[in-house]
Amino acid sequence: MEKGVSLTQFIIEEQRHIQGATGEFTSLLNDILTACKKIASEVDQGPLIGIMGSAGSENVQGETQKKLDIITNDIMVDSLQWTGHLAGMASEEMEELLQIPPEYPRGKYLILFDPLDGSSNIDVNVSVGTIFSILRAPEGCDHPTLEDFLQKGTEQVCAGYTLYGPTTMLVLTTGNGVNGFTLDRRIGEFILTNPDMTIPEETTEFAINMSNQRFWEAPVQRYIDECLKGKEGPRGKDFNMRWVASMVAEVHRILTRGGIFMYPMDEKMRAKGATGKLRLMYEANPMSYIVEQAGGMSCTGRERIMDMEPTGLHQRVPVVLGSKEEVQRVMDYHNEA
Ligand code: AHM
Ligand code: MG
Repeated sequence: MEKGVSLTQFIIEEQRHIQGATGEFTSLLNDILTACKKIASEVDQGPLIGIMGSAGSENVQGETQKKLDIITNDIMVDSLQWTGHLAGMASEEMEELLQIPPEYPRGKYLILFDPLDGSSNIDVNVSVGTIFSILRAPEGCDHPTLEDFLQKGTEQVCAGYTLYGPTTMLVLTTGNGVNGFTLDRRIGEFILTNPDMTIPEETTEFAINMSNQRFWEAPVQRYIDECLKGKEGPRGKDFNMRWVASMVAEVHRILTRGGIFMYPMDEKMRAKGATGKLRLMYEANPMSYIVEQAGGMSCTGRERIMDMEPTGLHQRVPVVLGSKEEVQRVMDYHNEA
């Protein structure tokens, strides 16, 4: 579709190409847009309305919650639970899955979200984002169970994120490529500005938290070591490094100019009994869907993320995603080891 159309028009036109579409999914996406616009406005006001800093509580993962983690989670829940398009919700910030209150009608979709990813950065005014993943609920399902939510990434109907940066952008896939929209605050609409986003297969830019280097496994050590050796090393070219510590910003950069992002398994996590840093259902699966749809690749180092059989709502996994050639190389190093 041409640049300049609104996201509302874009999804209505997309729906017209789907036989038997009832418009329920289109309506759900519109509800999500509204929620993201509300979040954009809160994040934008920040210290002006006293919503920065810690809330003094911990989430299910034992992480300190920011005030904005709670505010943005409430915005998602309040904007989506009454609309009749969802059968249930799950959030990184809520221990249990959320049933739709009995007074509201049920829809045929499930949503999983991280309302404000990268929120540990919020006080320093670095880009943060909302990540969401939409699944189908089993037919006629009024009270979805945990099992209903634990679907593989390949089952996603839609995945997207909203990036609250210098501009607010929404990036979306419904399995037909990836498109990026920018919020035009003058008219309150997301406008198609980045149609058909694709990740270059090759890159010379990597993103990893280098402070964890001494804990990494051998294949990751080898990969980064070769990058750092640059022109004189086995790769024969110089690499650049970026680490925003905000996955949405990181994935957005990769969609824009290529690159590889890694939050690999390491010894420190293993010692604590952790299985990774990032959450499969709220972060890894939706981002993998977007990255694959943009021609990139996403894996744990050992297997494709979207093929993983989920075992828990808050399950954590290692993540390696981005430009195909580099991600494949990291996967090969793991297999060789
Ligand atoms: P969050 O969901 O609590 O914000 O944590 C996820 C974030 C990612 O956005 C980012 O890639 C990573 O954690 C940063 O980790 P680190 O603090 O080790 O740099
Ligand atoms: Mg997160």
